[in-house]
Amino acid sequence: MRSAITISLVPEASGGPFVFWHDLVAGCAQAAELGFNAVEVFPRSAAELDVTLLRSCLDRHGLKLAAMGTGAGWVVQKLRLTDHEETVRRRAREFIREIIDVAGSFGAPAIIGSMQGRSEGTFSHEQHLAWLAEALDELAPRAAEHGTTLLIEPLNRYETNLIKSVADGVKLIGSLKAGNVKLLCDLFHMNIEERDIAATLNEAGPLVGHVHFADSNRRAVGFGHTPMSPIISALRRIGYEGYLSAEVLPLPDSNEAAQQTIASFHACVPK
Ligand code: LER
Ligand code: MN
Repeated sequence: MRSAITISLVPEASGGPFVFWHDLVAGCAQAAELGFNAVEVFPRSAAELDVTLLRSCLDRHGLKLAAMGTGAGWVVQKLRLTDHEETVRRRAREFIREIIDVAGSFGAPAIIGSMQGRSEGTFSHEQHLAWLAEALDELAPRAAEHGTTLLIEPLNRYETNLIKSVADGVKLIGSLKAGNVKLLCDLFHMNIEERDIAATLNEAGPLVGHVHFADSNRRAVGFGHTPMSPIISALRRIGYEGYLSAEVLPLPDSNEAAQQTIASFHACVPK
């Protein structure tokens, strides 16, 4: 398992669970200095991301891109894959497709979290799930062209009523034609929704494609009360070799959250 840390480039997401903010150059430099293997970037859109700068930052520091978030499509533009308007659903898919292409050029997956939207209004829950499945089946082949996966992230009940649990995610993935959609297991969301985080990871097995490494209160691991050792044992048991990526609140500040994360990572995954 490898370590990663988040960098948000979305001013409108201020207050959100990202460690470094607004500055790719400084975020990558600090990540490298602390010994992280990778960064996870949350761009405002594919078009607004300075890809040349990202490549030069990664190359200079020997960092990898772990994944790229698409949530700004919702936060900034109010796009959702399950919006009732066909034109909004199409623009949501385009927004994600562009991020798949940018992330894919670094060999990294795109994340679908809040862009899944929520089931509401006159259309049935099943219709919302069908829109979501249709979007994943359309987008996943694009990720496959880059040799990457597409990540679907179960979110807790306060953020969605569609894919809330790992079981919801496993069921959705089982209904798809695409074979390269995997789960992003965010330990913060799982702490709210799952009965037993370790047992759930064990059941998801090879479908676990990425992990958001967060404590019970969405602070850096060690600043909350989630017992991490059964979780790490479960990830080892299923042969997970991906990232433990810190998507956590920058508390008490970015630097301390980053330092605490890398210390916890080394305690969990000894060299
Ligand atoms: C995104 O990875 C996530 O976990 C959501 O809660 C959006 O903040
Ligand atoms: Mn997350």
